[in-house]
Amino acid sequence: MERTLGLIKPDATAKQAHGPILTAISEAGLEIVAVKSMRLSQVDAAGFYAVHAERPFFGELVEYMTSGPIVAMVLQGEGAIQKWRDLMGPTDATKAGPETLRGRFGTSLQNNATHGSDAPDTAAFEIGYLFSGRELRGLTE
Ligand code: 3AN
Repeated sequence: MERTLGLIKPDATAKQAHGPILTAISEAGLEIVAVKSMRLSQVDAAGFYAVHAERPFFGELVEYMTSGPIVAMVLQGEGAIQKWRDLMGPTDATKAGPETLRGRFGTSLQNNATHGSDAPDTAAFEIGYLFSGRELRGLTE
């Protein structure tokens, strides 16, 4: 069983897209093992996206990710990382099909509605960054 970190980003929470996104996750056969709403500080967002620190869009990315509440989710299932990425669609929402979450709720490369880990090591880092051991202990393994 694989786990991945999913986020509903500020542009999507502003649209109250929580319900349809959680429904799509369940319909795709992914288990939602933990879910919570939060607002990232600048330090939180910069740490989460530390791998992008040298990229030209980093400042705008941190500003966007702190502009409103997000929903953080731990998703689990066979091939969960790829399954969630398929459900989201490509990073650039303007290139995402209408059947994908980014196609439905995103508007641009930056404002792309959702985030998902891209590999097992980043999933472990991202889950550990946003969830405590206590929040995950006792949930399905
Ligand atoms: P993904 O979330 O699809 O794995 P990453 O990890 O390459 O994409 O990028 C992280 C986030 O940074 C994206 N979700 C997007 O919001 C933003 N981003 C990526 N590339 C650009 C870019 N060229 N210009 C502006 N924002 C970008």
